Amino acid sequence: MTDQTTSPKVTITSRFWHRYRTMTVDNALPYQWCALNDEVPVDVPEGAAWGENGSQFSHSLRNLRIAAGRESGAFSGQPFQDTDVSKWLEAASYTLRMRDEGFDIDDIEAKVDEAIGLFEDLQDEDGYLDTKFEIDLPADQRFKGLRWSHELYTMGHFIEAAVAHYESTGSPRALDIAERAADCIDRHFGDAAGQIHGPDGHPEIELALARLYEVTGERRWLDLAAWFIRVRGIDPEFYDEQDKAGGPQFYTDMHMPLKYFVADEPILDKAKAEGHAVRLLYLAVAVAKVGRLLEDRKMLDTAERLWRNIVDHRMYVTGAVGSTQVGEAFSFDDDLPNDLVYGETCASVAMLFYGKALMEIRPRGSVADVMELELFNGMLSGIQLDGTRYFYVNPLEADPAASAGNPTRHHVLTRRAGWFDCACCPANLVRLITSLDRYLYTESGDTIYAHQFIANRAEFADGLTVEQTQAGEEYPWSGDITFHVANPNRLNKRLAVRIPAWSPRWTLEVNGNPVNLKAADGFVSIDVSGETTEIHLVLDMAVRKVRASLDVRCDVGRLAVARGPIVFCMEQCDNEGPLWLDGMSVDAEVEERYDADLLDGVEVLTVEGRRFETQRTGQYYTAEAPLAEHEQQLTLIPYYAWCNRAEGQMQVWVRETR
Ligand code: FUB
Ligand code: ZN
Repeated sequence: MTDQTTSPKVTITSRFWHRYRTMTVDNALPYQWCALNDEVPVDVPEGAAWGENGSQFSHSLRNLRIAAGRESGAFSGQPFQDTDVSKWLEAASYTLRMRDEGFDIDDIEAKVDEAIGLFEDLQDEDGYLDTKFEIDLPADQRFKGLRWSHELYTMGHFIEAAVAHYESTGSPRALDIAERAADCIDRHFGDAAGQIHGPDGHPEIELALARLYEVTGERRWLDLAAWFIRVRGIDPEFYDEQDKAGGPQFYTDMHMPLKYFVADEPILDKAKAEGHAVRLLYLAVAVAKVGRLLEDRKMLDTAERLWRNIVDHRMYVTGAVGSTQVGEAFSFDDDLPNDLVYGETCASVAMLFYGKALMEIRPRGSVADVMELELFNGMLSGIQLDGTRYFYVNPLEADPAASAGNPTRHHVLTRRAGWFDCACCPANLVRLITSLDRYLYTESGDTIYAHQFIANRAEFADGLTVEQTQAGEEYPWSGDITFHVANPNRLNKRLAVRIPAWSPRWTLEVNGNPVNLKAADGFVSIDVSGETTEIHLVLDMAVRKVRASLDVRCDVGRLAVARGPIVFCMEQCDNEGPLWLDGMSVDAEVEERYDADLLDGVEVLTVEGRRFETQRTGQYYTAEAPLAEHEQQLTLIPYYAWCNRAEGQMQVWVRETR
């Protein structure tokens, strides 16, 4: 086994993120456990795309208890319902390291033990671990309907939870279950006669096995991960053959092409990010991780190529990815409709996994910039400020009337839901928040890359510590950041500090002296071999009005407003509405104000904008002269905080006026 402590040990002190982590420990995790335990019903607004035909309760823990022989009853929920518990278990396991930071996690710890006990009891003798099959189906049906069964996806999520639990506690209890499950998979899948020669319809096992390899050092898991990556898309008949052979059937009304499953061609040949967004992204994360671990050039190139395609052509200004609800999928280059968007919360979380994996290959600012964008916008909009309601879809333009009245927009909720029939997002999001400390640094050679401006104290090997403090209202509201490095053993080290692409101007002082360094690959690198070094960075937090590339047809003639890492939006409760009548010019005056009492403390922008006059001829279609406009003050708040007050219209992109 490798050392269970992950390096460095990071304590997050950022006011902004400490609030989120406290809210997660105090509200979100206990609330989610109640939902998994059927104490909170599935609660999706009427008419929305989920929850209509499913059961009223999650049933996730109940399924586990039934499979563990502690209760009787039938399975209920999605075939992958167990993963809601596994993701919760992973999120909760990360908190077990947070006791040192003063968090009270006794209740969570008891529930973690309870969940692991259930998995222990429900695991079959041969390592198999999936309650849908254990409760509902004969044993000879296992791994025979992989197009939709999600069996490896389900086992993969447990493996990830077990890795997290081991890393936090050093206890092999969950990891033993995970290794038995991996062993079961290893026996059934492979090239040998009698083994199964195809992958699960939902990638996940690949990245889980790579993580399992990283903590156990067991080479079989890495080879198996690589095998799953390479076998995918090789045999276009694989799922049809399983169906013809009488495999179990799920979702029989869903006829998705192989592209949806990212199985239409080998992933290593794919030029573009296509198919179901979360499937593609989980696979890409695995390709990056396994590529690094095996030093496989083709995998490394693929990971870079798909990332570039997403970031350059398929990602919204908020970091959201997935442009269509049909197949929860990527569509085509530069197709970024703001109202029909999917932008699944899980996809933004997966972009963070992907960014982290790429940074581990080669740290660079462009990737860290995207990670920051996801952290403060795309991912964060998925959760209500109190942690107990969630978005699955994250639109850039929403209107309750459109969501209710147009079936192609039923998937766009205009208030967060308490729980979903398919509840993949809530626990996915909180596992990112409770493991946020792992997303701040990347070490490479003698350089420590500090790539996020999230105040923290980090202890590295050999006594080196980096403390990041922030002045004023702190980041993301203020860009005044200091790194205090203590290097008692005078190790030969450098600290590389990110210069975000959004900050064209910045100043840097080292030990009180202004320095004039050029950023290379998005970082400035400073020698920190002295016993102490103080690095003071001031970023440009001026408000930016952003235009999209003219290739993005939906954003032509529109502006988005950003400040530092935060993307802003207009909400109807602050503005007269309808919001589509409002506009602003690229050099409109903007007043900035920090309001500590609003939305748990946010920067509010007031823009001198313009608004169309609504007095018209009374005819629906007219050939009027140019529309009249009048001056109008527009109020913008951070996008992540929308929908925490009254339900109403929201818009990120605003019409550009002269
Ligand atoms: O299929 C399992 C999960 O359900 C996916 O990861 C999500 O996108 C949702 O479709
Ligand atoms: Zn999801």
